[in-house]
Amino acid sequence: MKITDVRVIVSSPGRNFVTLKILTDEGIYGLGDATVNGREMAVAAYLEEHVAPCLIGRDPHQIEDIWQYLYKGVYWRKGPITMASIGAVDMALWDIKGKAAGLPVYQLLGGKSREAVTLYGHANGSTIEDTLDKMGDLVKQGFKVVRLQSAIPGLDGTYGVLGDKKDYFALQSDRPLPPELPWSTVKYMNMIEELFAKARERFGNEIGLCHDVHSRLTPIEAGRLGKMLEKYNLLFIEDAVAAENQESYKIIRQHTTAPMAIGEIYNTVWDCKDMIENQWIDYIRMAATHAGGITPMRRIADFSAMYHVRTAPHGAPDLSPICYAAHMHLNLWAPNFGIQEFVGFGTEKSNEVFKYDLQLRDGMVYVGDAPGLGVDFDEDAAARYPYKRSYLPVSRLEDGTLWSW
Ligand code: GCO
Ligand code: MG
Repeated sequence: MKITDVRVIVSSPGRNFVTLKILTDEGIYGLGDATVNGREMAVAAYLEEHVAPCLIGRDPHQIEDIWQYLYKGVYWRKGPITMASIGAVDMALWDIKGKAAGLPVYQLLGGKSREAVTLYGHANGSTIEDTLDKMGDLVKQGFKVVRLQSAIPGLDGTYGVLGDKKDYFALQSDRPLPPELPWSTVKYMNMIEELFAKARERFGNEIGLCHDVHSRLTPIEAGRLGKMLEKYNLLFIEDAVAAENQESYKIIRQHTTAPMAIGEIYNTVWDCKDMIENQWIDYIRMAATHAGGITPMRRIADFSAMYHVRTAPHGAPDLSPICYAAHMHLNLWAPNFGIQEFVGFGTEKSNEVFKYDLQLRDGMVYVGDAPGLGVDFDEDAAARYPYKRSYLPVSRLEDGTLWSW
């Protein structure tokens, strides 16, 4: 089999997605997701100009060699744009291999370790009560784990809580620039315990709870947060601290037994190797798109398993359904799978563009038997939704200091 064509399609059915389609001389094609939220055109140019020409004529079955060629072979290793490009190629090649074999990708990885994939849903509310009502809706739908984010009294905008705005596009004006949202660690620390205390009061101790701090704290503050929330038995606290310096998590570990999760912006195992090896974290949240595809995600899962770290792949709406499908196959296989983040199966618009072989039942995803990743992409539908420039928000302290968002 030979690769005959490589297409990069940037569309915006509700949000921007960069989709890669690799075609072969046998009529089989594969799909990959290369979306880097807010920097979509950089990765599209990287793929079109630098990667696509090197793929034409190659055997798509050579997944490992092509991965190494695009990683070691380019001299410039790592980084989100490079790794998302490699990630999309890798996903598309696994898709092709599965289609050629007539098997879903989870079978190629080693088969199912479980029947279905447990999810956590998002409850984002403008008050604690509102958040808990939203949690109630998810519990009714059968979700066994819920992530809680609540607006902070005295701050105009809080991570994860969009009020009447549907998404970050809606927060941007006609001339899209990054929205600016305020942050105060003091105000946050003063409210956060009540959210989890009330959640336990209302829903009992069986339901799983998560929380995303979105890298707003210092290690010692994160230690204090962990201690404060220990008695509410969270499944994990996510991104308590930005960890370019991985030793930050050592400090957190010295102060709390609250489980820690991190990884959604990591691009290679080198970003989290020390945290995993030293057992400073409990869940690794990397995404197939941003970590270079299914091939490295599988290696990282096995590496993590040796240190009791479980996988909890990123599942925000800025990852396309192709990445979601890749995660579902990995999740079915990985012996040390923990949980999958879930924000719904797309929107009306994105569902015109992407079709997938996944069913949601009782807070779990069941994967169908379609060969490959089991996703399809309608190029004509995508053409109806052209790319729109968009940015993620930035965060500032109340005195104007730029902070982590
Ligand atoms: C999550 C993430 C997202 C990110 C988004 C940025 O845990 O789902 O933190 O909400 O902010 O993916 O691109
Ligand atoms: Mg997050």
